[in-house]
Amino acid sequence: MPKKARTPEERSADQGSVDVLQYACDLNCSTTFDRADDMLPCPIGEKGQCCKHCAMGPCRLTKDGQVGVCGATIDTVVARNFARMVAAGSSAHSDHGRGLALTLLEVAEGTATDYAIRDPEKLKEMAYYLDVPVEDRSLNEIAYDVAVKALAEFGKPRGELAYTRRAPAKRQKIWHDLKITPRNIDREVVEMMHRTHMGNDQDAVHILDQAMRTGLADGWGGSMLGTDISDVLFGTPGPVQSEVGLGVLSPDEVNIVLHGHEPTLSEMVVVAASDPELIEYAKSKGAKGIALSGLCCTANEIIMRQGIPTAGNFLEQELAIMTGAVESMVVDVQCIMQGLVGVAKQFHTEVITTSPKAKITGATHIEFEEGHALEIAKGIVRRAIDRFPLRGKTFIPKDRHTTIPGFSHEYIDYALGGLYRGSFRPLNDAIMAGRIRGVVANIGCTNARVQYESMHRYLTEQFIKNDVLVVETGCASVASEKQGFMTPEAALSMAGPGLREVCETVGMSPVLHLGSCVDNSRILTILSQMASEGGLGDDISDIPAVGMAPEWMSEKALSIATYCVASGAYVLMGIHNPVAGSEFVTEHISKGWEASVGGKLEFVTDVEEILRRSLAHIDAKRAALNLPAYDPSKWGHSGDARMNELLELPLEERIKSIYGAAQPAD
Ligand code: MSK
Repeated sequence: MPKKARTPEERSADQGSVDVLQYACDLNCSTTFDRADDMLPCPIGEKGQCCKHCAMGPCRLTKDGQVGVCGATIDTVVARNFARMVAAGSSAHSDHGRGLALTLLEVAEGTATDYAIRDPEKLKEMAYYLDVPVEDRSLNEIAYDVAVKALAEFGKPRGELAYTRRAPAKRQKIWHDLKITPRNIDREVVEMMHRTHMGNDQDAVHILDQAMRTGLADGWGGSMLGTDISDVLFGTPGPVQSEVGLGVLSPDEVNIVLHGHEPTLSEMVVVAASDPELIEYAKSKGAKGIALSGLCCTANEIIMRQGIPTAGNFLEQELAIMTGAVESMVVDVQCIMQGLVGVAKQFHTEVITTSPKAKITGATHIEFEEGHALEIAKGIVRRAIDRFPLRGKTFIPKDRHTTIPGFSHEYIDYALGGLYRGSFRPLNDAIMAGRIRGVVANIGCTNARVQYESMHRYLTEQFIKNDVLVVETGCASVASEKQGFMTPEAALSMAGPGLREVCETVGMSPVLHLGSCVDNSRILTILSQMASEGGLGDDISDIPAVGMAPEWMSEKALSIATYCVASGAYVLMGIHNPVAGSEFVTEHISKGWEASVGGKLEFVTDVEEILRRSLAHIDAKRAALNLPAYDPSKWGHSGDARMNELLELPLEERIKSIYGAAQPAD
C-alpha cells in the first residue's frame, strides 16, 4: 500500500521550500517527496539482508540462522553490503580528489592556463607531507611534483598513505597494530570490492576491518587531498558574508544554478559570469544581469571562497527549477537527481551535465575540459542567457538569510591566536575550563523520508544552547545557515553562557561552516591539532567530541562515518540502520569498534536520543580527562557590556563590527 502523501509542511522544515512545494502541488508537478511517499523502502534491503553478489541469488535472509545458497550467513551478508557502501562512498570522494590532482598537474604543466596557484603556503604544506623539496624551486616546479606525488597516492605499489602521518602518533599506532593503515587509495577500494565478491572474505569482523581501511583511504587520502588542492588552486577559505535560501534566485537576472561537487567547473563559471561582455549580452536579452547560486556541495565550495549565495541543499534541487526562474542548472558529479530532467521539461530550464563521468538522459551534455575551462564556462553562461526570453511565470519564495561561512582550520587557528601566535590553545583551554562543553560535527545530507532540516535544526540549536561548539559541512550546514546560526548574533542570542563568552571574545559564530563533503577532512585536521596541542589527551578518541549525520542518505556519508570512527570518534547516524539485519554487526560497529579503535558507530532515529547520547559521551570524555564537570552557572558574567552594545546595532552593522570589512575573496 502506498503511504499517504505528506503535506508540504510535513516534508520540509524550510518555509521557502514549503512555499514552493505548495506551488508544485498547484502545478501538479511531481517531486522526490512524492516519489518517497509512493515508494516504501524495501524492508529487506533496508536492513542489509539481501545478497545479490552472484547469479544463484538474490538471497533474502530474513529468518534467524538462514543462510544463502552459498552458505553465507546473515552476518557476512550484512557486513558485505555495508562494506560495499563504504567503498562506493570512498571512491566518490577520492575520485573527486584525483580530479583536482590532475588539474593541479595541468596547471604546473601550463596546459590549464585559466587556473593559478592561489595559496602557495598551502602548496608548500602539501609538499612537506608528500616529501617534495621546496628550497630554491619555483611554485610550478613544486606544484608539478606535488601533483605527481598526490596522484601516486592513488596507486603507489608500496608504502602507506602519506597523509596518515598527520594523525596523532597514538592513532597511527592503533592503525598499524590493527593492520588497517591504508596503502593506497584505489587499492583499498578495489580490495574491498574483491573481498566482498562471491566466495572471498566471509568473516564479518575481517570484512569490517577492511571497511575501516577503505574509509580511512577516503578521509586521510582522497578527501584530504581534494580539500588541500582546492585550497591551493582556489584559495583557503576565510569568513565571508553571503546569503542562503531559494529567495536568492533573482526575479530579473539570468539565474544559473551550479550543482554538484567539484570546484574546477563552478569556479570558472563564477569568472565567466562576471565578464562585462556577457553581462551586456544578458542585458541585450532583457535581463538586469547574471545571478549565480549554488546547490549541495558546489554551493559550499563557491559560497566559502567567492561569497556566491546558496540556493539550497540536496533536496531543493527540483524546487529551484520549479520557481520557473532558473535558466540553467549546471551539474557535474554526485547527488544530482535524474528527476531534474523531468521537472525541467515543464519549465524553460536547461539541465547541463559537464562531467565525462556523469551524463543524464535528456540533459544537454557539454563536456568540461580543464585546458579550455574559461571558454567552455563562457559558452555555458551564454546558453543560459539565451534562455532568459523563454522565462514564463515565476514563483520565487521570499526566504533568504544572511550567513558567514568559510572557517577553514587555518582560519580557526588564526582567529584563535592571530597571525603570529595562531594555535588551537584557546579552544583547548576553553574546553578544559568548561566554557565550551565539547565539540559536535554535524554533517551530511538531507533525506526525503523525513521532514528535512528539522533534525539538523533541532540538534544544532540544542547543542549551542548547551555550550557545545558545532562545526558543519555539506547540506547540514545549509540548514544552519538558513537559521542564522552561522552569524555572531546567534552566539549572542542563542548560545549557552560559556560558548557565548568564547564566541564574543574571538568574534565567531557558535556554528562554524567548514565546507563541502570532502572538507570533513578539515575536521580530522582540527581534531588532530587539538590532540597535539595538549590538555585533551593525546589522541582524537580522548577529545570530548561527537560526529553525526542525522539526515544522511548517501554512501559517502557512510564512508565519512567509518573513517571518523576509525580515527577515534563517536558517530551517530539517523534515518535507519543499514546493518539492522545482523545484531552481531550492529554490536560490532559500536562496542567492537570502540574496543579496537576507540570510536563507535550507532544508528539512532530518535532526535532526543541522539542529543542525550551525544551530551553523555561528551561529559564522559570530560570526566575521563579529569576536567571539571560541565557547569553553565560559572559563565556568562563577562563581556556583557560589549554584548549589550552590539545588540543595539542592526544585524549588518553588528556583523561588520565583529568581523570588520570581511569581503568575498577576489
Ligand atoms: S552534497 S553527500 S547530499 S551532504 Fe555533498 Fe549534500 Fe550529502 Fe550530497
